[in-house]
Amino acid sequence: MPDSDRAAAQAEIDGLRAAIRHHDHCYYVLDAPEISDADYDALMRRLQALEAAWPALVTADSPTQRVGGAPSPAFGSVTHRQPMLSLDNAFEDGEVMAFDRRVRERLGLDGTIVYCAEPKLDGLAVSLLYEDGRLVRGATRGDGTTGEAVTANLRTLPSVPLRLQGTGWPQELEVRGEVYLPHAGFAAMNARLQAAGERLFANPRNAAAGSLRQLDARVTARRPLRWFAYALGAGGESADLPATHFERLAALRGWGLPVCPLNERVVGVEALLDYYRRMQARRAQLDYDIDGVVYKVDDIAAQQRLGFVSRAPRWAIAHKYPAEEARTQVVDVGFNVGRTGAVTPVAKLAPVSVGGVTVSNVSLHNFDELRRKDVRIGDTVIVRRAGDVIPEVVRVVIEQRPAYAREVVLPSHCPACGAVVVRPEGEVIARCSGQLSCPAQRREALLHFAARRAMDIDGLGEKLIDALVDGGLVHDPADLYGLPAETLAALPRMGARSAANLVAAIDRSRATTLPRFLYALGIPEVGEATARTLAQHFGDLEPLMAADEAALQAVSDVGPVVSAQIVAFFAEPHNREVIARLRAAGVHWPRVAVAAADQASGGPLQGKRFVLTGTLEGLTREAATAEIQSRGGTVSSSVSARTDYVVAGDEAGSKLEKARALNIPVLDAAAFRALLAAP
Ligand code: 5U1
Repeated sequence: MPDSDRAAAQAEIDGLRAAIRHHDHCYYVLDAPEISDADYDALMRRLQALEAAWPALVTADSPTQRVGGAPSPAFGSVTHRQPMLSLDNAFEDGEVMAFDRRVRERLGLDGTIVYCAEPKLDGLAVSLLYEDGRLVRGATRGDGTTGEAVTANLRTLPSVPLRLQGTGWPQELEVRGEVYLPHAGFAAMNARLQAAGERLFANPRNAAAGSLRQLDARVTARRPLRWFAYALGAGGESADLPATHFERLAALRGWGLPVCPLNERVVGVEALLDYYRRMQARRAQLDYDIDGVVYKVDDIAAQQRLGFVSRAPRWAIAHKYPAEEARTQVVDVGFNVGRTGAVTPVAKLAPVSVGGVTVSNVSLHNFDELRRKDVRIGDTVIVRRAGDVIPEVVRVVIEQRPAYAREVVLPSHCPACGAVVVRPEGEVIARCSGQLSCPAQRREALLHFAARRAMDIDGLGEKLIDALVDGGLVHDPADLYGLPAETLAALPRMGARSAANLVAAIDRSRATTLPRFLYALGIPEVGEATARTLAQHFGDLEPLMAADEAALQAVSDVGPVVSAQIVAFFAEPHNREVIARLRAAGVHWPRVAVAAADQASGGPLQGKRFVLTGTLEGLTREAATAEIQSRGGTVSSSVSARTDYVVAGDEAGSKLEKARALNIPVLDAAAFRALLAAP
């Protein structure tokens, strides 16, 4: 190929890499993105395409090279250029005062000392080595002298720059910091693991460590890990660096490394203790776990004069927050019924203070989790406040299990309404089948029923539903259709006009469609797409209500899990009664023309399962569904291992994330059109 083409490609590649690095920095370090995710993806895709066309132009520090390569056999070991020290701990104010006194005495100073105070993240310590501004090695702390080489994994963190920005960095620079998993990422990750039936991580720190020490860097790349730099290692002796720790952190930030924004320069021991308490007050609101704060003498020359004792510096100390684990007894295990009918075991504990908060109820999440931890009534358990907010049972103290300890049994009937509890084969979650009549689910069911994509009752929002349910005026959706305007007008914040508007909106909703009505019922596993498919297959409600599991499984995209939920829903007398009352109140829909087959057979997409998410430019969801079905494919509402393609438009959400987690091919609007156009 001509040199001019290569030069043009190189110029465009350079521009794209610089732009992507800039946007990574804005997003991960400054927390101030300048472009949308879609625009960012477009830059990345263009760079990938150019690098695919010009493989000789690919470099190890290109942003495309973050996602790990093939699994490595094992981690090699790394000898740190300078040992990674640990910190002495203080638990009481008095110990901090003694530390400050020692510092002043050793330095021969009478006055106050300037410190840098920092949150102490509860994550995993790492060391990153930059040579000539390029990341060449990343390692865990290990025993402080030798760590594991996790370079490929650390490279996958978007907040780890592969090249330093700016100028003035030493030729060799070792940066120390903490890798952590933000709470939101931890929750999403455990939700994904739960959906995939895999073991959950107990807390963000374990999850971060487990994610960073994956042998396959592609797994690390899917985990939303972050990190903060907090110190320099080798290279820190350079005379050109700022003379204080605080300014050095600012320099690190200037070179593109993320530094915790809560670090402060404070003067004197009282200010240290004040910082400790301020961080403690903010702790529950932070998006990451901290287990204390760290105080460091700010002046680097003073640090050098103070030196080290054994493996800890004399110029720094960690001031830890009280232990967040406590031991207590399981008095009982009850079952809560959530908004979607999920029946969740909850351990009732002898009240215990964990990190300063009294804990007496702890969710055990689901029955599998309860079995895995083998929690029994009467057991002694270790309780922890994960992420400082949600308490959890860490483990049972088996040695203290009394002879009278009782196993927990999943109730056959809902504790709130008495309806049958269903737990289909292979499902983790057990659910109450009472649905519309279960008081625990009533509020959410009503909200769902009234939603825009369901019965579309304008003006019926959360506050109003709360008032109607709390006032005993509405027990199930059928009650909505008999509400007199005067009764509504008497509710808080309602007047005659709002009441009349609401009555009119309820009235309008009587004329609906079968798919909307089916979706509005809130049958577990029946989203909009499945509701449409069921309507097309059965044509009307009665044949659907009469269908057994075998008949339901003849419908495209209905498997054993969905069919079991549908049968259980319609078998529940309360649900049948509510449906009858809705129809008696005038809720109606036109019959749906039943196609000879509800999908084209033998089409090019025969047997392929699609999930649509986000907004597809120039194509409504209905049109996209019709295009797929006319080629023999099916559309479902949720992503599972059986999904063949996820079509993701703008503002795609959790379905896209799940698709990526399950390695399911994702099509953008252009790729989707290309697939439809294929013969
Ligand atoms: N914020 C912060 N955490 N942390 C942990 N600074 C900090 N410094 C540490 C450690 C182990 O060690 C210093 C001696 C560099």
